[in-house]
Amino acid sequence: MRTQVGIVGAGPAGLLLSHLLYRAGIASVVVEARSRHYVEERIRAGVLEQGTVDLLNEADVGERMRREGLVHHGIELRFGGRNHRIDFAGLTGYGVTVYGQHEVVRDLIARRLADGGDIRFEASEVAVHELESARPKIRFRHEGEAQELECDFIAGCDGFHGVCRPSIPADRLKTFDRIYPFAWLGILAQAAPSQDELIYANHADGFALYSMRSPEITRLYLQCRPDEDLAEWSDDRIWAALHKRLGDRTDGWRLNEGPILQKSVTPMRSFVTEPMRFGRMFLAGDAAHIVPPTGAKGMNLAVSDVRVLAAAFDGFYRHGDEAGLDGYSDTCLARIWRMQRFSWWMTSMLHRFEDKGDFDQRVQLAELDYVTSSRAAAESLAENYVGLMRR
Ligand code: RFL
Ligand code: PHB
Repeated sequence: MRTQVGIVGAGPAGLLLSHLLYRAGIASVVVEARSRHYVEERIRAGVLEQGTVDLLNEADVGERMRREGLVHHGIELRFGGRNHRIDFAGLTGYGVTVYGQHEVVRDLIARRLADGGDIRFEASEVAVHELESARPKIRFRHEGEAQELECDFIAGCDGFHGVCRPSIPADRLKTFDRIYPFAWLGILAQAAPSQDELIYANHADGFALYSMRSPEITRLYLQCRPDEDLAEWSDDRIWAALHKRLGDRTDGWRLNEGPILQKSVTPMRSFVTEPMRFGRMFLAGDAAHIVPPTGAKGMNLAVSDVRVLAAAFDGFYRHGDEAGLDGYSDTCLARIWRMQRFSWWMTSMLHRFEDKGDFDQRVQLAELDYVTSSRAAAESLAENYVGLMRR
């Protein structure tokens, strides 16, 4: 088999890249390890920056998002018994859209298949070869047969645990890594959201986040240990911790409960690979970088990488211009490091660090006090959260 761009991974990065390339008249094949059902049901990110929303609309895959997405104009910060709203719209003129990553994935898969796109789900033994040659290859097994896909370029969109990044010789990459001493226990509950906007809570017992997926489904997170055993968290224990940390009764507010549909533990880390290219293979999204989810940036970064990469391929195929491909890594890394800083900062401000002492805890509260009392500080949080830094 032959294609122009071979894409490993059918997450938001791989699927959106395939769609943008199709619109530019560039052929691609997507090779995905999991089933279509699995990737469409995988509950992950939920917050889209305006730039992500704009790109999905411009690429004509935003119809259901416009109908079902929930536009939010701010978030609440809760700490020390106080509740403070950060007014994104008032501070920046922009908001964010709450629309599940799996919904974005569903929309993109439906569209690729309707447009005749080639997505090989349930591929096994996926490997990339001859990356520094003019004809890099993806080898895999699909429906029992060994396949070789010869490409002009490969896009490594296979997430943090994929095969593309580890196929690059270690001495050709520099990685930057921080592992946090905690994780998030996340639940999806069949409960109507208790209020419109997200709540980020800093509590002595640990961080908690209130979010949602739809008018019927609430998404909630609790800071926990990285090795937390879910078996120790009964539904009752989870709800009790959420009520306590999210501070029922602040302004008469109370968290709605409902049947828990899903529980998971997500470790927290910051990670960057430089450069995001090796020969004719380009890394995009979580394959190249991970942020802790506190800033809601992971999927948005994947989307912005792919926007830059699709434009670079367009320049190459339309005009034979390699400047976009040569500049891809540096262009993306500038934004990635700004968002790494923001995600690290939000994480540091909102979580309980067991290894830190009283001084650090007071500094953390002072930081929250500053963010909620200074317009300049609030504006800084707001412009990073809505993603204005892209412009
Ligand atoms: P993905 O989504 O991980 O997709 C990679 C795909 O590659 C496949 N794959 C392979 N395919 C073939 N061969 C192999 N050897 C393969 N190995 C893997 C995988 O099956 C998968 O389908 O990466 P992508 O596309 O770069 O997208 C990145 C986002 O998924 C990620 O950054 C976000 O989910 C992060 N994130 C959030 N981001 C936001 O922008 N806003 C949020 O509110 C937000 N909240 C979150 C999050 C991530 C979370 N978790 C679970 C990590 C909340 C959580 C809890
Ligand atoms: C989510 O709804 O899953 C979500 C929202 C905000 C975050 C992280 C996750 O910062």
